[in-house]
Amino acid sequence: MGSPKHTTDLDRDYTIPQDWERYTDAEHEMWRRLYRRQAEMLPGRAAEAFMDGLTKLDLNEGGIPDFRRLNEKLHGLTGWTVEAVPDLVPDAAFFRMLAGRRFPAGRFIRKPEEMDYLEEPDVFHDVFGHVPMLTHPAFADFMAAYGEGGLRSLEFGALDHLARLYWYTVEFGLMKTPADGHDGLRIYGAGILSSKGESVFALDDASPNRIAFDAERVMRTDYRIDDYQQTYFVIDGFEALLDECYQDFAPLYGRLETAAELTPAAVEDADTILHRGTQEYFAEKAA
Ligand code: HBI
Ligand code: FE
Repeated sequence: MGSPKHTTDLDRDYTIPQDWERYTDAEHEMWRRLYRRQAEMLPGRAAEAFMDGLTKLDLNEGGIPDFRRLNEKLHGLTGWTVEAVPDLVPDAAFFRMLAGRRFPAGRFIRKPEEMDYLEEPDVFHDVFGHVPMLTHPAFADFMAAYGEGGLRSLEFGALDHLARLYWYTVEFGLMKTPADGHDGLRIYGAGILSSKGESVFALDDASPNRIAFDAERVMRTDYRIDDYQQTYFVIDGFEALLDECYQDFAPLYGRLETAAELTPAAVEDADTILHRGTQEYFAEKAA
């Protein structure tokens, strides 16, 4: 009995060895530069859960972390492990990894000339940006539930809606806290946390909208991948996010079939608006 000719994405494992010993001093220095830059500016901007995660995982400016050491700590905290992958993995495989509490992380690190922007997620975006949040139990549960939801969304042809949920929370999410500064807003989205410019823009610039998170609203809202976000969605906490997303999305997917899609800068009457953006930064760029 020969092996099946075509394994589906779900069967294939896209992980590769990290080969931590092969990183060069220049690559470790790149991590140090990126780490120092963000570590200097994030206190008071990043969610407490993120800062706690850096400490619990002993992530520091020492250089690119060895996933074997990192996983000893991470797995003990929330059952997650970080696995090196060569680049973006197909959506179905991505969801399956998350559902199995395995976070796919780029193994490569950006070049100096890509310091401020790069297309593909590198080890700094993935491990500095995403992994500390996986030490928070409710967020760790949310990410695994998201993976399960992603696999189900494929059956409904609702991948795009679910990708938006990921984008506006895991990548670019803000949360409201009672803390002082920045109106109590704090960052938990990896795309912001790993970016110097957006760590300021997302909290302090008048241009973007800041709207209370609502799963259905988020799934109707398109996003841009080439610049800062025109709208940030704000959660009240990770337990609230988990509760909102534990619901069965099937009825929601039905409503989304006929609901109007929204552009990234759209504001609706039903929105709870924390800040109505001027969109100035984007108008100037478009001019
Ligand atoms: N693959 N390695 C990797 N990292 C991601 O963040 C990632 C991915 N594949 C698909 C994906 N993200 C997004 O399209 C998800 O929203 C589905
Ligand atoms: Fe990411």
